[in-house]
Amino acid sequence: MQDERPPVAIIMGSQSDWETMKNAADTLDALGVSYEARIVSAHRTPDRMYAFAKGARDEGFQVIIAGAGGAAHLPGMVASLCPLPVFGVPVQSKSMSGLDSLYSIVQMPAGIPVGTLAIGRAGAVNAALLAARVLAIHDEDLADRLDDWISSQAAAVADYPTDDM
Ligand code: RP5
Repeated sequence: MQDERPPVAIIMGSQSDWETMKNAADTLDALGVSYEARIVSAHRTPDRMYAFAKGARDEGFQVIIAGAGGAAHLPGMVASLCPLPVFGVPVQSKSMSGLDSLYSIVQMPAGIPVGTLAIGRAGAVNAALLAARVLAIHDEDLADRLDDWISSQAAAVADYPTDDM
């Protein structure tokens, strides 16, 4: 049954990306959005990437979050092979602090869109929030949970700074 499939796919180029991409998973957990996380490398497992991208819609996915670092071709390649919205998360690389990842993901040619987020944790969290906002267009319960999440975030911000950290 397609309806029972998780609506979000979180894919990443390597196990080493999970530390960053887990932030997307945790955010979706907090919002009650189910997902499936997979390692799909554009370079090391190109056949797996092709099969995933070609089959993602038929698998029931509605949004793809794709994280990669360095020569980060995964989000763009998946977007070129698949009609679903793709949100790209640049993973912070060691050699260039993620600028290489960011540039690799953000500079897509016209016609193949990738919604590119910030480098690292912030990008992963925001990719999950964007995915949830897309799904919430047709899911009022999720829209309510998103409103609650935003209210909780606001409530957690203190009025005044403190020395006690
Ligand atoms: C990219 O190469 C991955 O997305 C990862 O960020 C980077 C390094 O991969 P590992 O060498 O740690 O597996 O394909």
